[in-house]
Amino acid sequence: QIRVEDDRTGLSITTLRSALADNLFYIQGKFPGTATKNDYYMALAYTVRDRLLQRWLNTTQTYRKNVKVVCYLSAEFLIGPQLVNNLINLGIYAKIRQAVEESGLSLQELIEQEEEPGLGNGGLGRLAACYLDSLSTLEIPAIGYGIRYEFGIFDQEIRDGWQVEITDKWLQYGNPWEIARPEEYVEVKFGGRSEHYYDEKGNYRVRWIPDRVVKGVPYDTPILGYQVNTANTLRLWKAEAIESFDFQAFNIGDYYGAVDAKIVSENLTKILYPNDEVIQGKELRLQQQYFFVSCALQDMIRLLLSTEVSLETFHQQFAVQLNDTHPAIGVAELMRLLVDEHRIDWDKAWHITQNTFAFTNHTLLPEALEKWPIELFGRLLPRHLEIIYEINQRFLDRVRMKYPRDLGKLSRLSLIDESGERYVRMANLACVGSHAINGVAELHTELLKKTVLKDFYEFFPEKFANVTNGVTPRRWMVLSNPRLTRLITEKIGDRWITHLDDLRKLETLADDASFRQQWRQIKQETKGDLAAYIRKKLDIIVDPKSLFDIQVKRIHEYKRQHLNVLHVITFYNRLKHDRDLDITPRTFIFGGKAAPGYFMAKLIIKLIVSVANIVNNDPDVRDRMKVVFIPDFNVTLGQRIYPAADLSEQISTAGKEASGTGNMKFALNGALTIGTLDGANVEIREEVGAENFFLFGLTTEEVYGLKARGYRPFDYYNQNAELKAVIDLISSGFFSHGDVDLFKPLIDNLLYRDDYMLLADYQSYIDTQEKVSQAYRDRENWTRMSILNVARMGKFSSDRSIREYAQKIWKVEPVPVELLQ
Ligand code: 26Q
Repeated sequence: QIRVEDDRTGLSITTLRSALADNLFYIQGKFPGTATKNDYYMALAYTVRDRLLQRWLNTTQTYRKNVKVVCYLSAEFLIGPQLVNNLINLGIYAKIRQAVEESGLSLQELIEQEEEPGLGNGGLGRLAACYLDSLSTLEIPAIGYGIRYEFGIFDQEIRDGWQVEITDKWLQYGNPWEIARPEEYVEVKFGGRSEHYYDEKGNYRVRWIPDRVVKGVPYDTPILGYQVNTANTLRLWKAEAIESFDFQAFNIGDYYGAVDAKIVSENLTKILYPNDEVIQGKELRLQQQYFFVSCALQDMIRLLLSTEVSLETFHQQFAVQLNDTHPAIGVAELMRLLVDEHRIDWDKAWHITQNTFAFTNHTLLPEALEKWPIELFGRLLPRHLEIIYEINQRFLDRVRMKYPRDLGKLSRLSLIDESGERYVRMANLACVGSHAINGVAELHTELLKKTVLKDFYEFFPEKFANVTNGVTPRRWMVLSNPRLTRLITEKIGDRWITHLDDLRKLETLADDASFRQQWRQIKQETKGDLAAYIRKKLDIIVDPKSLFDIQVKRIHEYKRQHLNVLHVITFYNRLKHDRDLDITPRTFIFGGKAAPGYFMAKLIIKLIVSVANIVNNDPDVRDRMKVVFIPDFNVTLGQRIYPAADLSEQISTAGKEASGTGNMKFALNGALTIGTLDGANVEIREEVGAENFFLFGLTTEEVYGLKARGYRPFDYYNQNAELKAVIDLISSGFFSHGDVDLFKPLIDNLLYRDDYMLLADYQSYIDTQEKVSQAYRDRENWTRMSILNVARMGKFSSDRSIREYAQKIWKVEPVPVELLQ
């Protein structure tokens, strides 16, 4: 047989098999006899990567011709495992499966070899990844810029009920998806001082004399769109030492000093900070932020100048999105590059800068607003501090014109917090330096305008917009829920994968009893898979027929996992008091990481696991309820968990969750939601219909009102016997081997502070959970509601979000890629 196909691009089964064997030998350097599963995974990954390079290089080539490029700046990209996603987007899943199996291997086993790149904490990092997927699928020119952390988010283990953090060594066996581009390095300066002088022509100039220079080396990962030629680039920067520094030190004999300097430089991108929401001003974190932002902006300028286009058109060539304030230093850095290094005058540079940047805010918690002590900031970035002062002076002059004598306004709008120790306020810098500011859900954007960004909204109303978050249906349905994907596609075709609104066509099928039967069957099988995982990993037996009630997300007091626990214990007490109670059996599933320094969050995990241990071993209730904490919740586990849920817990205190995106992943996979009027829950409920959503709790207005009148949680405890019994049971040491002190910090907090108003929402939550139980007994109607939820989730595709950014904020158009070479 003559093969005309190329081993690196051919798609026949024969060629794929030969490519796999070839890569095993030539890349991994192994004979089949000694190859490990990881060797085979690597060989397979390279086989897939080969088939993607044509599209990737042609995409890069296409963008060299004067097209506007979106640059998404984010300190986090939680892209998840790449192998299956690439197989799906290339449309070669079935062929690869056949080739792998004909080679005597199990595709599933190889898939499980992949270490996911955990380069993010949670929602914000995962959103950036969904957006890259949609940008490519919509054929919009884009580059994601971020940090190549050597150690991503820690792996979580549970020992004796407590979270233990294990270093995430995701790179230890190599990363086949990235290509290093060492020749494209850039240099980033730190520290030192700025020098003001007049140049040879008598022009006033400033130069920065740093005391340290670090090299940034880009590592590129292709982000292929779904069944298109577009493969955009995720460019992550690694910090390295500058060689010339070593030599200098070497020559004067300070070899060990040079080694130290190298270590210090390389520390920059070693580790992802595992905190979300609550932040402390760690110097290394600011270094990381400046490092990747400077690398990114220098990269853009180099790209632009290589096409011989004037730097003054920068804002016409690039739309730079700031994913929260983490990259906000970019405003000052672009000014510095334009003014100091490229000699563009201030006003022109400021016009370019403002028209380049746009800012997305992801939080309403005032304690999560990023600010840096002036002393630290000035020591690390002396020139940027001067530039920020200059921006501030010019901005505050305008503020004074608009609001003469309003000192309150002035001090609130200032880029510098001068109320005590002085700080640089990154949100203020981002607002002033951007032409667009957006929240991530309708409610969140409205609250931003009324609270944390109120003064900016009054000053720049035209800058504000909402773009409700979305999730990619490719990963969060096609990849993670193949059974449901098959059923839906059988009924309505496959256009929904890129036009999620098409799911509406399922609405009429909700009335079709045989369709409902198939729908239920699929949910059942998927729950069976999760039950098998739980049994294998945790040795806990759960009943796939029971209601799977799931809360997975970072552990946070505002997200109220402990409110869920109060319901678990209420449910348990009811069963104990009436052993014949005809209750709807439930499996309560939790998962999520706590920031390592967040004591209360860790105590909540301990509480969940302690309650699980008692409940799961109590013969009185054992066949009617189970409680499970699944360790190490990450993208990979999310793919198993979201599709297996009957009930999605979205129970944050109203006004605290900016959007949530897990809420979307659950509902898209047919879970019903129990939730508050918070974040995107509001819009999900609007879309799926109030009758298909379990609403409970105070509204944002009511939360604010109650707080203003003086909230007294203890009164709720005193006046509610069932609540009192639950709290007293925890306090009694019932779940802690008689230790009455263990959960005292948590209980005292609830009784005497309760910032997140669990006790105020308790009864409403319990009553609504009872409605859930009743609703689940009518299996036909539950299935109907589940189908209608999925049918009406079209809005929450990240494709819709990206179209809105493209039109409203970036002013960019799709640029289809042709395969020329
Ligand atoms: C900042 C400075 C120093 C150290 C860490 C940080 C830091 C890191 C990550 C601060 C915040 C984060 C992450 C925030 C986050 O994930 N926010 C979530 O964003 C989602 C996407 O918009 C929303 O859906 C969630 O509501 C929001 O909580």
